Amino acid sequence: APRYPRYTREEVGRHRSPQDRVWVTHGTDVFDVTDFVELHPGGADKILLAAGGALEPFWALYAVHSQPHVLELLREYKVGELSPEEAPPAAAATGDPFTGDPPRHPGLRVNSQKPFNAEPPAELLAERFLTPNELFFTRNHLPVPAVDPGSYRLRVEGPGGRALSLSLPELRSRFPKHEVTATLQCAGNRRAEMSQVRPVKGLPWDIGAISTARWGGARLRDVLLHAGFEEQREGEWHVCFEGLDADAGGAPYGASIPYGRAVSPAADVLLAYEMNGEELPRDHGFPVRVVVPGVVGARSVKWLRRVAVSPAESPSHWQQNDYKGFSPCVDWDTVDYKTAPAIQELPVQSAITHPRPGAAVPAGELTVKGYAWSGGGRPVVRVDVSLDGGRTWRVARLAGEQPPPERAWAWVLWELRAPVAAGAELEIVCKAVDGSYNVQPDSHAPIWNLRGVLSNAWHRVRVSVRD
Ligand code: HEM
Ligand code: MTE
Ligand code: MO
Repeated sequence: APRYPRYTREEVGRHRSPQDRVWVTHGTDVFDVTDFVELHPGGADKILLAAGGALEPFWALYAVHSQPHVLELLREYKVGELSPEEAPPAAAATGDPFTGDPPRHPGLRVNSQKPFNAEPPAELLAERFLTPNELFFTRNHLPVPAVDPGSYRLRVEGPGGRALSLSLPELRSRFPKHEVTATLQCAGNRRAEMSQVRPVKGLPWDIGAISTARWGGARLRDVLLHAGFEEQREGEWHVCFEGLDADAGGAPYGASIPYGRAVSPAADVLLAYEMNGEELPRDHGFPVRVVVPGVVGARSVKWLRRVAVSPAESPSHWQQNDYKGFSPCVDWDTVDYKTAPAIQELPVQSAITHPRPGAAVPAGELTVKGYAWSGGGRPVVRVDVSLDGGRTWRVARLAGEQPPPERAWAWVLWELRAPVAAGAELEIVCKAVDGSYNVQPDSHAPIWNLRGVLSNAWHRVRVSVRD
């Protein structure tokens, strides 16, 4: 057998582009696949996502690779082996509160490591209607709590109901399992574009702080009615949620929704314990999270420890002093968080996932792809696409089935094919229309706000067409 040179993972990691050569590992073997990149049936953009690291986490998402001929092909590109000392890095015991965080998929685009905030790469974001759990965007404010499912209890309480303390088996067995396909979007999705108008405070999310899953769990409504809360209540009431993640001062992550949404059978609010048929991953709230379809992600509290019916909104920082919208004239010296309502239902949104900004696309037929979604269960009824910066428009083809009226909780994926001529410079634009004929604003400047939330202007991508 041939003797191969040995490399460390760090050395492999230096080969991430055709200029530096494209290396990948599989098992303990190292491959230089630079010459295969342009031949890859799944596209050059996708193979490059794995450049410099292990193939397995990506191949786990695409079963086409688990065929003998794929490994055979790969073998031709072998250039080395990993050094025997290259064991998976051991989690050292330190004072770092984040050392207990779970492992993550290497394909995620990380906006902040501690706390962990990451989005799927645009190349994979809208490949599938349901986002694989490993790639679902993650928005954590704090370290991921370690929860023992055996001793886990969910408290439910408040005036007008009896207090409950539910174990995981009780939550699963006492209430029918309800399943909902819903998109979650962070209020900060597409913040990076808004910050180009003027700097804003917050993580620089690209277009990927949005993902879709099939959630399974007990309806919040069923749990509240079981605790004796009435369907109709006089006056203003809210349902407050607390997570098991807490800041250094002991304050838990929290948020609330109006009582009416919590008990409405049509609103489909879940206490979810399943995500795409699996138990909830730790990053997404194991063992139980709230899922509030059609509403900003911030209200879908993860690692849920307490549900409290209250005459006031959640006292949490994230309900009171964050996740609100303001005029472009408001700055950090003048902002008064008490003057604006907490964001609940989100406005209509869309983005182009393919091609990517700056790409050089081949002449001939161009396929433009993306997602579109609106809050409050409003369906997306149309997506318009322009290839000339918004002067002329075409209508994209929407994929998938028509959702039930007023319960369009999930995004639609869309596609447009159009001929493009060699040498052309294109400014591709998309904008969606929802069932209330709400539209997206054409630019970010008039909706700029100091926190960079609700960034939903037309999405623009400039590309050139190769000669
Ligand atoms: C398809 C090889 C990396 C995504 C394929 C096929 C081969 C292949 C041979 C065709 C399989 C068949 O239809 O029989 C490789 C090799 C890789 C690599 C050698 C690394 C050295 C990746 C990565 C991704 C990916 C990192 C995703 C992030 C895909 C997809 C297809 C595909 C989506 C299906 C294309 C289609 O049917 O339209 N790959 N692949 N591949 N690959 Fe890869
Ligand atoms: N719940 C808890 N307990 N802690 C958090 O940091 N982040 C919220 C929400 N629920 C958060 C939370 C925000 S801002 C968003 S956008 C969603 O969770 C993200 O859910 P995901 O990480 O599963 O995508
Ligand atoms: Mo968020």
